[in-house]
Amino acid sequence: MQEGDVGGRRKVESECVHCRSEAVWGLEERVRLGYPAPEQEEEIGIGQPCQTKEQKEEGHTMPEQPQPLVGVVMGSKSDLEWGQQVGRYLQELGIPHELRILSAHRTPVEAANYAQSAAERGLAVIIAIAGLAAHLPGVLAAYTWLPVIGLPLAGGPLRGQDALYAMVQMPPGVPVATVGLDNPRNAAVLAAQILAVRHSDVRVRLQQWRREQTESVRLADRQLQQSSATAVPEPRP
Ligand code: RP5
Repeated sequence: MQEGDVGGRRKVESECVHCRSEAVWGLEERVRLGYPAPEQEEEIGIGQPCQTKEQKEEGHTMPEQPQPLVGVVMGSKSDLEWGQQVGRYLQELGIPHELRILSAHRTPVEAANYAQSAAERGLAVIIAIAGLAAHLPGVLAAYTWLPVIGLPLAGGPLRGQDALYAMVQMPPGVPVATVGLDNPRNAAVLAAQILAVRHSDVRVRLQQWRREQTESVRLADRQLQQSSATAVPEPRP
């Protein structure tokens, strides 16, 4: 990330969390960096292009947005942090995605429309995140033939058991591929594995990511062996 002064204005160059393009003037990014959020800037909506009014006036053209392959859907704004975590893992794997808030209970028509149009819009996988009586992934799965991955959240008085069972106990014929409670990484990796069957670029990145994961465990073990070889044993109580 770089910061500089452009035409008397502060410019923040970074990578867009949505499209991974450079030179983003994003509200989220500015707020994160502690800058005031000027009113004339258009707020970056979830899943919206990151280009701002300022950039448009300067004739700044953003690279074409890659077609999202994964739809990350949250049941509530209160799930946003989890959706963003899934997004970060997908980004690590170079998978274009979009984030949406659609509720199976509060906006059922929008949720159904989203699932019904997902395949024709080019999505290949849907990740649905919800807590409590988490019907969202099941409802989306009912309206699409695309694979739906359910990410149950461990909130509420039942600590997520309700969400887990709601997702994993789907009736025969309409499965939801349910990952562990509060496990955004597995949701993203599973989506990558599904995509890797047909998308060789995703396959290459996934395999590289797996090699790195393996290496990090080997490294941790080597470090443990080295430290225990030099460690002075604690006296027994
Ligand atoms: C679910 O209920 C959502 O997915 C969320 O995890 C939970 C609580 O929602 P809010 O009351 O915070 O909107 O539908």
